[in-house]
Amino acid sequence: MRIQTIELRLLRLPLVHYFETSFGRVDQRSFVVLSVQGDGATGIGECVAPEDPYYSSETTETAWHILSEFVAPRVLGIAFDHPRAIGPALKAIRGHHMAKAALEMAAWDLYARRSGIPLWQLLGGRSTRIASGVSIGIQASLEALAEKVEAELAAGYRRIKIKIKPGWDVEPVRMIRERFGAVPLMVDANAAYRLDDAAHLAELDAFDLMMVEQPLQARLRTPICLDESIKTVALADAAIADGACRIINIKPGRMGGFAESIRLHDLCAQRHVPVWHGGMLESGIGRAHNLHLSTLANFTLPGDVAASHRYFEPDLIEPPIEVARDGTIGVPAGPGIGVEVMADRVDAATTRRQVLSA
Ligand code: OSB
Ligand code: MG
Repeated sequence: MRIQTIELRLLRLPLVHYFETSFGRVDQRSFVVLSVQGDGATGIGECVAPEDPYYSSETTETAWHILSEFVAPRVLGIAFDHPRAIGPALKAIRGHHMAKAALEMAAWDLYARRSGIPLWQLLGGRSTRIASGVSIGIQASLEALAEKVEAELAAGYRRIKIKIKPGWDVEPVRMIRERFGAVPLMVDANAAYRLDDAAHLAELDAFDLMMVEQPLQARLRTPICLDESIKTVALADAAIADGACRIINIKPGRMGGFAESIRLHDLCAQRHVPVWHGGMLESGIGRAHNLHLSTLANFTLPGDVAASHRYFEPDLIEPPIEVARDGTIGVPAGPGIGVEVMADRVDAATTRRQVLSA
């Protein structure tokens, strides 16, 4: 595989509903979409870096800078046997996993398309539908949250995740248990708690949650799931050995691409730690990549790879990604990511474009 051209685009799209986490509220996304051309084929990738450095240190603009100035020159015109070889070629660039992942994931798409096979097959996944959960942001009131939960359960989602923060934690969970009974439920604090909050957080043990995502390593009986702190396979290995988590959320952007995500998946399988696929409010492009990775065998918990209409309307792809009444999503069967990217919609959302060539 030889990449001859890389096209970077900065896109801006309004979200259908604002999304609020412990670190703030977003009502639009601006993100980098990257396509790679070579060997007579094109691959596409979406960078999950958000506008602000609160989930991690990367932002849309740092990703653009790193991709155009440092990643592109290390891959353009170079022969790679396999997309697995891209990660090692970028090793001199420290960090910046989301920027690297966008390029690497586009290269996997290119390689799969050129081989005429769906991406899941190249990744070592299975031809299965995947179980979808849903992530509900912090709401203005318990009533507004109840309406959202009701709608998402009616849509078939197999697990509800709510975002929590100090001041919005035990009460929303209690409300959901009282109104909706024993539905599969989890919470995500996005690292908003400190050691002093341990006793308060332990109150969540009373509600039989599937897991609590990314708090301090508190004295909870409920399984703890780690997301933002697991940036490498070595960190995961240490966290598992320390008993710091019992579940891991995999996001390929956070890990630097598919190759490292597969290594993390395999390590977790070996250690009997179940995994699920996280989301970063992706458009249909990134969402399609996530679907394919979710078909690997140890993705045994419902992911945040939900229907595309929850985020953008219309989305950038056709057909849209939809969740069936049983809470599952079908994985596209065509070559590569297997969805059609609508060029006119991408053009309309583009605010900046740069083409780099070998
Ligand atoms: O912690 O998973 C997270 C969105 C932005 C930053 C961090 C997270 C999230 C989500 C969104 O939970 C999940 C989705 O894409 O639906
Ligand atoms: Mg999370």
